[in-house]
Amino acid sequence: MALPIMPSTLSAGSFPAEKKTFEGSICIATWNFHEASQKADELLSSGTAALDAVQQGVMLEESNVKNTTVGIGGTPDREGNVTLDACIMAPDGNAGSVACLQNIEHPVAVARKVMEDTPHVMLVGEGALNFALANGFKKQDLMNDETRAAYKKWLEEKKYQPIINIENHDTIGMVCMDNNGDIAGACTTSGLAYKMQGRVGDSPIIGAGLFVDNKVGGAAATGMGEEIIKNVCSFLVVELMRQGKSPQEACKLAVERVIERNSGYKDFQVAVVALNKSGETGGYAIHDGFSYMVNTGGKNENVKSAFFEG
Ligand code: SD4
Repeated sequence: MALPIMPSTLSAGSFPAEKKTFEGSICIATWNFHEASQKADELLSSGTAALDAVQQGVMLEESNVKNTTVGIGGTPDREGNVTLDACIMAPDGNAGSVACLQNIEHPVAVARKVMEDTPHVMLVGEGALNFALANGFKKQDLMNDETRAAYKKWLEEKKYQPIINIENHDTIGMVCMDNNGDIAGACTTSGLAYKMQGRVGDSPIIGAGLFVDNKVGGAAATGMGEEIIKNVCSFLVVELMRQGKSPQEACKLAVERVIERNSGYKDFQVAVVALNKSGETGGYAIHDGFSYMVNTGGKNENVKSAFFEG
């Protein structure tokens, strides 16, 4: 069924961005997705806009069959369905997102279409799939022999126990600043392993898994999505930077807020990364084990994050 595609009547328009103070371009991303952030960095260095660089960067990870928490090869839900969450945010404040999308390799590309070709921000489930198919995306099986075998094994016990830092936490959240000083971000994941059917995490939720304000900077989150949503973590980080905090201070304060509001924090991980308009970066996590990529002008670094633990 062909769907009516409406022009974007609610586009956010463009904000006058604060003056660029950083020379060149820079990319940060959650975890150690070297190839994805290297790709984004190369694109940025050759003059590509932040919005395209961030999309192309995370798409590399969506296609990585070895990554069991993003795109193709992602771990399914309890019923054996791989359901993907993704979002993208542009320097002009516009955003697009898809949640619980099945059988499409590149949810972030669908999210971008939602942003650019519809008056909406978020499409979910069947609606998101129909929209993707109407826009030329091809349906495909996202599971492979390894994820099928792992699922079969999981079915033996059906234990739902999110594990800190291991299989459940490898979402890629990326924020890029291009040569013009414009900032964009994207986030994409298959969500928590063996989650309940229909469960949506923080990654496609603007303000939770990702937030960008071109005047200030951008932030992305990974870890237990429920806690990230409840504390609107990425928005919080950007707001703290707006108030004058450095990215590092802002990330620490946002994670401390999560800890303050849930005494059970020892049992879950939440981590955030941030980049400001001056090209300063930061990252902070509840627990040890989190790292993030900082790539600028061909220099690629996986930074071990500071953490609380407590
Ligand atoms: C979620 N935040 O769906 C994601 C999980 C994650 O690496 O970060 N996985 O809750």
